[in-house]
Amino acid sequence: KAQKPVILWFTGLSGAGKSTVANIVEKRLAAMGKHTYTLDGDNVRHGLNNDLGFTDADRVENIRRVGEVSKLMIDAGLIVLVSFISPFRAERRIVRQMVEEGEFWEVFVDAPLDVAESRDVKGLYKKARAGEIKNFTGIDSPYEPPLEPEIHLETDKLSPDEAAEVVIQRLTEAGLL
Ligand code: GGZ
Repeated sequence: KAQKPVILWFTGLSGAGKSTVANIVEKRLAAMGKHTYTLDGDNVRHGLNNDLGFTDADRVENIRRVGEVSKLMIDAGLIVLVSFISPFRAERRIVRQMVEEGEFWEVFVDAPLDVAESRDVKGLYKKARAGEIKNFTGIDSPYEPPLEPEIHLETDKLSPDEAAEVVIQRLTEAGLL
């Protein structure tokens, strides 16, 4: 049977584990024969959105464009994994409303700021604390946590594999896989 298209929208702080979990989920889906595509900062902010920075207005435009591209990929029948901080509730709601009911799954990749900051894989939090990076999410730019995410992953309590397993299980229960 044809696969059901869906957007898995991973939102959370830098260092919460969005890309790590999304990449494991994508591997699992590929192994099941599903057609997927991942949109993240690496393939979107360097190309389509290379005119955008990290002001509130630029983040809003970043998410608007990512939403529109995700919608096109839904039309193409893909399972779309989207991995951006996407800090604002209003923008996430706009994307949700762009697609059919049930096609937008908000996945809250939730790590407390101190945990995300202590990981600091790229040293960005350190720079933000030192004032070398402005408008850094969680430091001097807001993050609005989802109020009713379809999936809530506490990545300070789950390993990346366990978190990915939760996503796969929930999609399976919903009859999407
Ligand atoms: C937050 C920033 C910033 C600022 C650069 N604030 O951990 P990373 O490095 O790899 O992921 C972060 C990424 C965030 O980009 P997004 O496109 O996901 O953000 S948004 O959805 O809000 O538009 C981080 C890096 O870019 N980065 N400067 N000021 N993260």
